[in-house]
Amino acid sequence: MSSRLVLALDETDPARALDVARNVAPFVAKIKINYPLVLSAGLEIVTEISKFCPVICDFKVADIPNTNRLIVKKAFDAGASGIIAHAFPGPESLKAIREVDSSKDLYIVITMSHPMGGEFFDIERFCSLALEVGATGVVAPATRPEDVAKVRELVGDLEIISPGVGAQGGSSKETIKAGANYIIVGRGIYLSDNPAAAAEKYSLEMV
Ligand code: BMP
Repeated sequence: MSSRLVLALDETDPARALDVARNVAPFVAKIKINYPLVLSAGLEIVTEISKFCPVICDFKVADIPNTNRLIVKKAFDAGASGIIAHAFPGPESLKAIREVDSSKDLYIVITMSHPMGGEFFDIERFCSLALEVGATGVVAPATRPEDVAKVRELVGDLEIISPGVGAQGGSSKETIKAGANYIIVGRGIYLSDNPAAAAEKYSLEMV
């Protein structure tokens, strides 16, 4: 069975990050790269890792349409297969991302996993925006499976990718049961003494 696990590679030592990525790649569907690693290693790390595993750039893009376009073009040119964006700048900003390359994956943050992380997000409106702009999928929190279930009802068959398992305390099984397609795990894997074994464990845990 293909993996439903995404590695959040927030390791900031570039050599270790590459090593973890190589060891974990056989156990994950994709690797998500956020600012901590790109700011340490440069955008070249996206190019390097995308040679052996699809990379989602988690830049939580949230600007005016023109700036969104410029940011996302850099990520796609570096080899990213997908990008994560915030919904609150509205439809024009999201459509600008789609127009850069509609064959790439666009994921939209619906609500966040940390304590109070849902307070400032409008789940209904953001889900309808994701559908309106033709997003590939949405980001919803494994720390609140009830929100994942609500998002699943609202987005039909769009992909749901869910962070918050491991260090943040969410359960992969509950989150998949609530309707998520993929579980995102960072520290639970890359801080482990044996990241590949940890990834395999998280992968098996959700089936
Ligand atoms: P960890 O498993 O170490 O908690 O990492 C979770 C990853 O998912 C981090 O890269 C974080 O930025 C991201 N994330 C999150 O934790 N909650 C959200 O609501 C949205 C995220 O992108």
